[in-house]
Amino acid sequence: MSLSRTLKQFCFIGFTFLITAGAAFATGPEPWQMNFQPAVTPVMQETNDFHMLLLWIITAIAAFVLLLMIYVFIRFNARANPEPQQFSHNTLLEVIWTAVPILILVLIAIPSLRLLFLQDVIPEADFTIKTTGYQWYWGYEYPDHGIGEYFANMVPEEALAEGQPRLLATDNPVVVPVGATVRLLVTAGDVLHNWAMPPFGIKMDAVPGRMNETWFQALEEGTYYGQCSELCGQLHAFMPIEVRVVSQREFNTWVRAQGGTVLAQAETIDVAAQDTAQD
Ligand SMILES: [Cu+2]
Repeated sequence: MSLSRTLKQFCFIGFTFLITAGAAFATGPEPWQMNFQPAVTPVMQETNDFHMLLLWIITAIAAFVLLLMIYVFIRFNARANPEPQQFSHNTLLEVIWTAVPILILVLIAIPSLRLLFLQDVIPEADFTIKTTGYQWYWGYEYPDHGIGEYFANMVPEEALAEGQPRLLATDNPVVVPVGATVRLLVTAGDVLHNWAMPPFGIKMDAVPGRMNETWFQALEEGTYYGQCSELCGQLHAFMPIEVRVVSQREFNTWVRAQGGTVLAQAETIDVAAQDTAQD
């Protein structure tokens, strides 16, 4: 294969990669998908944007280094350049190749720190959900609604309903209203687990005897799936996480069905939504 053909193919693959990287995908992961699945929360949206920024930077650096190497191979090989130069220092060049990487790192550090604080600083939450990892299922509690702990087990393959994904669907999903800011407390009852929800940008360790804290604000209705992401034993792969993001009204109905109390501010939303529906 000629060099120019290889180069052309390389450019084609790189270009296709960058084009597909920016395209939007359907809900959830897709076979042969590149990059992250669609973001549902502001944190994941920012994470995705940051990932795309890094992808452009890293592609530019890799292309620059590759072209530089090709140039050196052709211009300075023993045949093309039989008598090499003997100097070994160039102050200007050395300043440039020190300063430019520093500038690139600073450029990366600013959005990186902003994202870190966005994830870490929990905004004023509408309510709290507490999740506990067990071998091998998850427990969920809605303390503000007075809903005691219930358990979410994986739906076995033979019991899957139409549209339920294998190894990801649970019998008692987490239900949250769309747009609500939820504070999530994460702990474990036996060994280390990890509550990971890719479309929300969450991967939080569940540690026995310790309460970790994170948050999310799901902006699109739908059913989203995640998995335990900390090796926790024999059935580690079989304790999925299912979150249903529903309208405030549906959420209020669900809360009542669980024997919980609808929060005062949500009651207003509930009534307002009913009024709109009746009009
Ligand atoms: Cu686990």
